[in-house]
Amino acid sequence: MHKEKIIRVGCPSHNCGGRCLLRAHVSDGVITRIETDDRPNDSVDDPQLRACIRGRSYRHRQYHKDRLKYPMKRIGERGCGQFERISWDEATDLVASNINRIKAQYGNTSLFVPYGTGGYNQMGGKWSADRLMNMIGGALGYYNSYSWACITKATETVYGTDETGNQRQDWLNSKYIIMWGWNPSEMRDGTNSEYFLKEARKKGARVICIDPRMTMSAVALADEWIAIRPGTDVALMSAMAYVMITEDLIDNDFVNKYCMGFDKSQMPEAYRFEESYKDYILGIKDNQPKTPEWAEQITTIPMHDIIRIAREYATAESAVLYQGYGMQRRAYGEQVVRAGCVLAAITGNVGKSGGWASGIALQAGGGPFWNVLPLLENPVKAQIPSFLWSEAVMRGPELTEKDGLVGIDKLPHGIKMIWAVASNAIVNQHANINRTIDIIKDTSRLEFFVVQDNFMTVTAQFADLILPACTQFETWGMEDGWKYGEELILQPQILETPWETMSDYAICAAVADKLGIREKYTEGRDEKQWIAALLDDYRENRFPDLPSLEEFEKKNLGVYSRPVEKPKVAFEKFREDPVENPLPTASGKIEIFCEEMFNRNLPDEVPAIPKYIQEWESPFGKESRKYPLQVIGTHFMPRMHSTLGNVDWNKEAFPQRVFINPLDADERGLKNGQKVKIFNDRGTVILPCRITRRILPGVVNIPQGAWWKPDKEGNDIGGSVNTLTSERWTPFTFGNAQHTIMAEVQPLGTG
Ligand SMILES: Nc1nc2c(c(=O)[nH]1)N[C@H]1C(S)=C(S)[C@@H](COP(=O)(O)OP(=O)(O)OC[C@H]3O[C@@H](n4cnc5c(=O)[nH]c(N)nc54)[C@H](O)[C@@H]3O)O[C@H]1N2
Ligand SMILES: Nc1nc2c(c(=O)[nH]1)N[C@H]1C(S)=C(S)[C@@H](COP(=O)(O)OP(=O)(O)OC[C@H]3O[C@@H](n4cnc5c(=O)[nH]c(N)nc54)[C@H](O)[C@@H]3O)O[C@H]1N2
Ligand code: SF4
Ligand SMILES: [Mo]
Repeated sequence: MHKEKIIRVGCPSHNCGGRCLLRAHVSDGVITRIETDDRPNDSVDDPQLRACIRGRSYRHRQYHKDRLKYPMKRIGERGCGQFERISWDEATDLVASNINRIKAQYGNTSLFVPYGTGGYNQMGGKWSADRLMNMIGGALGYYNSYSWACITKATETVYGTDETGNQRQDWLNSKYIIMWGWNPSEMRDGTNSEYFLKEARKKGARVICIDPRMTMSAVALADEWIAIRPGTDVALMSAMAYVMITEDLIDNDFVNKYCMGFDKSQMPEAYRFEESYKDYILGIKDNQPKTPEWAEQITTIPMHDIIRIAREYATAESAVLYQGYGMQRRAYGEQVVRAGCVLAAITGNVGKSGGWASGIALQAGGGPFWNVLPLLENPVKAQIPSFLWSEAVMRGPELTEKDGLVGIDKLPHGIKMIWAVASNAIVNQHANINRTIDIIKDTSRLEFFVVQDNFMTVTAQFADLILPACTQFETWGMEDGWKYGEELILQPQILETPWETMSDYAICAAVADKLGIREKYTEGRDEKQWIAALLDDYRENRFPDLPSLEEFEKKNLGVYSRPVEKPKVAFEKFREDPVENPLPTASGKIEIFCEEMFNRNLPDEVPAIPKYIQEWESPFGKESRKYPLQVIGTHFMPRMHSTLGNVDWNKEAFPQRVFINPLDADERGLKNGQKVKIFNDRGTVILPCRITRRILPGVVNIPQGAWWKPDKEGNDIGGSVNTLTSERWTPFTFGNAQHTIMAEVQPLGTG
């Protein structure tokens, strides 16, 4: 008889939106079953961290037959899919010699470790490669993210900070909650967010959900679903402001004391003749008052509903307007974030319990965000926006500040080496896959391409060298909350490291060895020793009651949590006394008018006050004659992006399909389940269709993250929405606008 052990372990840490505790049953070195948090925690102060379907199905990723086992190098042309097994000695030689060669020939700005969010266990993922690069003179850096490019920067333009969120327990003090393009039942946005919402509802909060889709959140968490045409939220927000202004529902005291730019009297001296927010809403300059009738035409929402929700939100004693991130991954994503913050401000919901300042809403008082492996400083100061790496490969020296290049006037060369660790963002998750493939296939531009992953991903198929990383059950790690949370979760190594796989850290240490800096890189520690040292450090400096690694292990603790007794409220001090505690903005106030945006001198695309702007691919544009349907690619319950996209259970329960309304399906003669092609000038996807009234007519959804798989004609039969998306970036933050696209749908075999 073999004894089974049940080990508490953090769910492998990907960019999944949550952080949860698993209980892995391990027998003979094999996980036989996965359960979740069993701690008796049942209060809102310190709730259990219960797993979603992805954590629960993880065995089918862990034991997937396609795991990468050995280092491999490309034979034949890049992208042809042929590789041969090589030794780690040869593999690490190849990485080290290419780093040295490219550094000498082109300089450190031609080395690049791209965005990649598969590994967040604090020891591994891309950060382990960043540490190494930073020790050898640095690599081209990047700023912002695929997740939050617009929302972080735009939030800062209003409040001067990203810490605009109360701790979530405070939602229980709210009377009205708008889930604006926010879907925490299907995608995680902090473990337990949906639980706190349910508790808030139990206490009497009314919850509405504004989304083009009747999401699981609309069904399970909301009292009302308001269907909106994608990309038109600022029109709705503006009309709500119109109702508030014309019906005297603005919190004038709050606006006078804490805001700048609301009306003429509040414009900064240097801009006193420029358009104020109120001027825009009333249509003083453009002769278009932003009335509910006007917004109905744009958004499809009946005007009486617009009027009603404006009144409800403005008159609620305290209200939350929570912004999801999908609507800022769009053409003018900056505007929608700023407009949401302005509504929160003019209703006086900032700095008070039960209210919510909107924006990115990182939690007040600082997030958990532990950092194990010190990254050190990047000696290279040049940075590109994360989304523009493909431009930097293709035409690096042409990039200027107009393309978001910072820290240098001009790059001497394009990116010549990419080392993608825990990233499928080079092909599958980046926009316009067919274009991206053309860019990276060119070996005269991109000279060396390494991919380090657990699987032969879409990105890995184009690599010159593939390095097999182990999974996070096979090494040591640690994790904190995803955006929210007061916990630290341990990830002990519970399985042997199989075949020739290694942890990301060990791989980087082996490359460091070839570069002659192993000792410097590891400081003499293995993964477990780093984790132990960090726990000691945190106990000494922050949390005296934090257990040591030994205690964690002996008692099978799994998690350390800090109950929230009194939820923190963002901007509480500012509200108490704005003169003593000004915001970190130029005026010290909430900036409805943004000087930095004004100075961009692109008023049609980057207005200084939040405005509705028709998107560059829109049902109102002439492109809609050819491609009449808006396509969105939402974050999908069964996978995190492309991770777990190959897990059989999840694929069976949630097959990849295109979701389409019966009106659009009838017009095209489609039957439910039939294969259709979805196409535009950038590519074609072939998928079965799911005909459902839960999506607005004129909109189709292809959940993002499915693995691109070309047929002989180059059509994508795997169903990656990025076959259709555009590389065009947002005008102010240089962010990805992957939700903004138009396409047409036809039954297969026609057209
Ligand atoms: N299950 C699961 N959870 C995840 C992830 C995952 O891949 N899977 N990924 C995690 C990560 S890294 C991130 S960044 C977050 C992403 O979280 P989000 O970016 O918020 O997720 P999305 O699904 O893109 O968008 C949320 C909702 O916005 C709606 N939407 C799209 N366009 C518009 C619009 O123009 N207006 C309005 N009002 N709504 C619109 C969509 O229908 C969708 O229901 O999720 C995290 N959680
Ligand atoms: N059209 C469209 N595109 C999008 C989005 C969208 O909404 N629409 N969302 C964007 C967003 S918000 C994000 S965050 C990005 C996500 O894009 P990515 O950051 O590329 O995330 P994944 O696709 O999950 O790929 C992560 C990879 O890491 C690997 N991995 C997992 N664990 C480990 C590990 O421990 N070590 C190593 N070496 N590898 C590991 C996985 O196998 C997987 O291949 O996608 C973006 N792309
Ligand atoms: S939310 Fe993330 S951490 Fe939690 S179970 Fe799901 S995949 Fe794992
Ligand atoms: Mo993300």
